[in-house]
Amino acid sequence: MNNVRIGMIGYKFMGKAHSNAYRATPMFFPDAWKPEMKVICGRDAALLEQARAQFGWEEAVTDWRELVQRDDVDLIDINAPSNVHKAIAIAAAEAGKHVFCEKPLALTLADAKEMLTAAEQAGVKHMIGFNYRFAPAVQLARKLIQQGRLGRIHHFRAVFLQDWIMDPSFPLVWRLDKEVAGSGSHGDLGAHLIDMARYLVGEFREVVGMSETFVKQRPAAAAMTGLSAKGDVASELGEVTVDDATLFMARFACGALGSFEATRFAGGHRCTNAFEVNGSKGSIKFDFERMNELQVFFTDDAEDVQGFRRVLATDPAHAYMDAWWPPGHTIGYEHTFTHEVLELMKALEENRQPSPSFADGVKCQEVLEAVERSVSERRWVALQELQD
Ligand code: SOE
Repeated sequence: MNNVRIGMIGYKFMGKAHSNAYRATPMFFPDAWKPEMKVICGRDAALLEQARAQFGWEEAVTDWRELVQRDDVDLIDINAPSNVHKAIAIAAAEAGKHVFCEKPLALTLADAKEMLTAAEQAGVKHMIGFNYRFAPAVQLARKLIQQGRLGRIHHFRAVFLQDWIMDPSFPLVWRLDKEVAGSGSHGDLGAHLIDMARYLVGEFREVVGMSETFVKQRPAAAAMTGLSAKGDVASELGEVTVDDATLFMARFACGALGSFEATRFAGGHRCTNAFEVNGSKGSIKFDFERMNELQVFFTDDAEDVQGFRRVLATDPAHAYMDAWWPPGHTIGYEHTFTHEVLELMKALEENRQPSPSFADGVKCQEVLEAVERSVSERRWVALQELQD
């Protein structure tokens, strides 16, 4: 199989990001297996047809159940809202399709585990969309940690700060409904931080957290509106059932301490996904809003020039960069998805599980749920409690 025939469910923000990645991968990574943009799927036939034509899919269908059964599709890409991930992923796996699913994997840990089991039992490949792993500067961060160049890790400090729902008249979109999204900032933004922490520092041992919903009622939304929805102050108010902000502290299995903050109420921050790692031999800092850069500090630098310095991760020495532009010509958000698709294609070619897989989705969900338990019971929660 050199061409991987994709059936994609969802056509909004993530649908566009994934489509762009499917188009870019063969152009910039021509030696990799090629994603074939076969069928796009969504409920609103008119909007779907627009997306099909704009993104360049061969065909559009409105019934995902029919899509997962098709013989001319090898892989199902799920980027519809979180409440439908489970049913689609399980049906796709049972139909023998590989599955690529956006984060968070599911609404609950139990559901995430069912999805992993279904994929394992069907013997298909599975991947979860933690795209920030694939920024070259993040790859460099991981390499430095894995090579021991930061020494023993003491701290992981991470924030994901946004501000798109600060206005109380912003409507009750699906991301603010627990039944559809599972949680608010926690599962949407915190999930990325948790995955990054696991990727860089390793497994969590225990967590303690707090959460708040600052605006508890909002005007109803027109169906399925996204991040740029506008509020209609005249429409009826409904309950916000998710967190606006969740903060937590953690202890890692390696002995490091972590702090995490995910919020949609950090005015002035549009997408500040940032972390810092401090080790015995050095520190690194990353901020997605300057995603081509990694700040590095090494304790063995000469005393008179000690301090953070900025490494521009755009050289051929940096992951993926030799496929793009000459050194110094930066890349953006969409490239993280292209690299993610490249990794998916490579895993299929090499007949191994992609990374991150549903197993990573389950591990992330364990931490999400441990924090939720900690918030509701106002105590430290050991990850072991959820694994028993
Ligand atoms: C909205 O909060 C959002 O688009 C998330 O859903 C994404 O996962 C994150 O990458 C950026 O912000």
